Amino acid sequence: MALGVWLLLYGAAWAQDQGIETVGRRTWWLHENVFPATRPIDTLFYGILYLTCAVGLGVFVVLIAFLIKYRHRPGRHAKFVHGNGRLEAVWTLVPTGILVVTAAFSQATWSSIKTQPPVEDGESVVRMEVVGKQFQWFFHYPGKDSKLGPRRPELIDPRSSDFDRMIGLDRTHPDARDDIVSPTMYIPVNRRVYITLSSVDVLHSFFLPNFRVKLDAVPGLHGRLWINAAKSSAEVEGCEPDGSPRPFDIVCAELCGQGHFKMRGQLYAVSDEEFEKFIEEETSYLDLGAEGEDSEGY
Ligand SMILES: [Cu+2]
Repeated sequence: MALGVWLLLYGAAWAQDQGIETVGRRTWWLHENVFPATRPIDTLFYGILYLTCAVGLGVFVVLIAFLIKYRHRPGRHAKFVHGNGRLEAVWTLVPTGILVVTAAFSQATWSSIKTQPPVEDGESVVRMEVVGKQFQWFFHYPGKDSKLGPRRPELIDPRSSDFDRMIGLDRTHPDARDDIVSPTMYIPVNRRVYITLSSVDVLHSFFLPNFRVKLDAVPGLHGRLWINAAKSSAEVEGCEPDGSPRPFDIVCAELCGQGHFKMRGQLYAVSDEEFEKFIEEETSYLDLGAEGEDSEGY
C-alpha cells in the first residue's frame, strides 16, 4: 500500500519533470463538472461513497470490538448459535432497500443523460463526429453546409499523415467538400453538441472527465452522446503563461494498444465568436475551388 502510494506520487512527479502532462494534474479528486445534466452522477457518487464508507467503518469497529470482547480467556467456552430470524431479516431487507433506491435513482439519471433532448425550432446546436484511431482522436465538423460528409472504410489509410485519409473521409462527396477534420476539439459554451462516435480500428472509449461522459468507440457502430458546457475551459482550467486558454482533457478510457497511454485530446469550450473563428480558420485552409463558393447556406 505504502509502496503503491509512493510509486504513484513518484510517477506523477517524474512525468511533470519530463514535461508530460498528467491527467488530472490539477486535482487528485473529481474534475470540476461543467455539464449540468450530469450533476446527479456526482450526487450518486458521493452518496454511494459516504454510505459504503459508513458501512465499512461500522463493520471494522464491530469486528475489532468483538475481537477484544470475545478474546480467549481461560475457562470460557464457545456457544453454538442456530441463527436469529429477526436479525437475518433486517440485514437482508435493509441492504435490499438501499440497493433498490440507488438503482431507481441511477436509472432516472442514466436515462436523462442518454436521452438526447430534441432540438427546438430555431435553436442552434452543433453536430459533429468524433473518431478514435490508434492513438489519436479526430474531430469531424460539417462545415458551412451543416452536413457531415460520408466516411468510407475503403478510404481509410492508417499510415497516411493526412487527416482525411486517416478517418476515410470521402472528399469527392458534395457534403464533404467543406468538412473540417481537426485533431483538437472546439465547442461553443451553452450550446448543445450532438456527437456521433466511432472508431477506425479497435475499441476506444471517449471519456470527458469534466462532463462525466464516457462512451465506447466501437468500429462499425455509431455511438451517440450529447454534451453542453456551462463554463468555458479557460474559466475552469485557467490559462497558460502566455495567456492562451487551457483545454479540458479528453482521455481514451479503453486499453487500445501500446500507445494507449498517450491517447489524449484537448477540448476547448469557447465563446460563440471564438467557435465561429475556429470554423472560419479551419475552412480557410481548405481548397474549396470554384464549386466551394456556392455552399453559402449557413
Ligand atoms: Cu484508445
